[in-house]
Amino acid sequence: MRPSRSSRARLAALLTAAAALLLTLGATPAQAADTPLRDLAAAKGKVMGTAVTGSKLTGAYGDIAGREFNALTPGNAMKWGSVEPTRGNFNWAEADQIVAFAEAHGQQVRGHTLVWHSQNPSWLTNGSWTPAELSGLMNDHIATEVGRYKGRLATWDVVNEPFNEDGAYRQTLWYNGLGADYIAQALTAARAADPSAKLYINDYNVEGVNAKSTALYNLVRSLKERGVPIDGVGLQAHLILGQVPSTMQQNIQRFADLGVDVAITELDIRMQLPSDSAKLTQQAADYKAVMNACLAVSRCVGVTVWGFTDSDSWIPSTFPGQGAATPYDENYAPKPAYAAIAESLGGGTTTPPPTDACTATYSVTSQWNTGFTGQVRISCSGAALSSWKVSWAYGAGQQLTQAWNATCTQSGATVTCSNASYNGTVPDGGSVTFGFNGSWSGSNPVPTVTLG
Ligand code: G2I
Repeated sequence: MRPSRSSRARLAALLTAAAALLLTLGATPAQAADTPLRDLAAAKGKVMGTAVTGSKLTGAYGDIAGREFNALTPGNAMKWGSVEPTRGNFNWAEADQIVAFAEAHGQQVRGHTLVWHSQNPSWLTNGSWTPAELSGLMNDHIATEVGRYKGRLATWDVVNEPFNEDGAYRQTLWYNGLGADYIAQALTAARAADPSAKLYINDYNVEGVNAKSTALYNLVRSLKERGVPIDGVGLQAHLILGQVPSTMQQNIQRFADLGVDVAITELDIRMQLPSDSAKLTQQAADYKAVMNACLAVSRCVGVTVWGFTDSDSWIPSTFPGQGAATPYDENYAPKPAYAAIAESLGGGTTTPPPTDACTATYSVTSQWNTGFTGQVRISCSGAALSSWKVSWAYGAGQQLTQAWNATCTQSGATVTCSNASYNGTVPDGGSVTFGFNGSWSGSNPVPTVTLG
């Protein structure tokens, strides 16, 4: 991390506090991160991008966007409603500004997005068009916008969100007017307008293997078979705390095996507010899991976060009561998720020291063909507890069957355990353990446990 001048005083105070805490714990001081994410990513040949708002690209926001990321996606500036609010009148100001900023900072740009059902101008959505007119409008829009930035954008999200959750085509202006072939038409027009840009189809809830991602998979396979230009799929990855799909790497791999690139295009991981250290620790583990799923597949070109700061995130206005979804807080302080991203990219950072001096550690003590016995130890040093609650999310479908010395419940993947009447107290320097049995199949990875 390279702090701006304004944050140095706060950082110094934080480091003093951290050093004091670590002295108490007798641990080795955490090393401050000093290599920007973009350099770590570049060393691995990967993209580490962020969505940005053009008007904010000054001051601390601009410093971080330029320093930490090697790719930018305009969050809204290139959408049809932004660039052509009334027919024939174009407004390229914000899009041009973002592209210029990226070029000045040696960053790629991901164009977002050409053909979508949302954020279209009202003249377009309220018009009544014959199929030929609609097709002309779409092709002209693509020729104009892609042509404007020809040779300067690495990538275009050509078609955005074409599927419903069940894998059926979403009923949109485009699908209803032109049929499913609007997708092939759009890709063909984009290739003609800029032969060097990588062309993607981008969607959400397609991160794991499910009906929607399978529909996308089948579409890409058939486009490839037909010779329609398609270079990649974008998995948006608007995720919920503790719910990174366990099949993400497998899903990325199956697209790669079709001969297309994969990008994580809009990563954020939302939580119920307020955030606390347990949630932020879980979020860091979730960010790392997504990074690792991408890094494990060579055709996964990289990860873009959908806003790098909680002050520039769509979550709070769309999901009231939720937020804290990005790697930096609202004051541009890096969160544990930032350190987790750096670590996954091979950075020499260590996770910021825990603010709690009690920790919970999960271990599998024995395992057989379908079952296992596990244990969680809660240890305190420099602090004490009079009651405790721990939780974790199973990533591979494991199911708790029985627990002792704690009261445990499992809902979906999430297990929550709280102390029994007799073992809530964990003294300073002491520990408490509880045990459980569970079932597993395929794999039985150790989950990240949060205390609190
Ligand atoms: O909805 C989250 C993302 C899902 N995938 C496609 C992305 O393009 C989409 O991004 C969001 C933007 O982050 C929001 O900023 O798309 C939203 C619209 O669907 C954007 O929200 C809009 C608000 O609805 C408008 O009221 C506002 O004027 O942002 C506009 C600009 O701030």
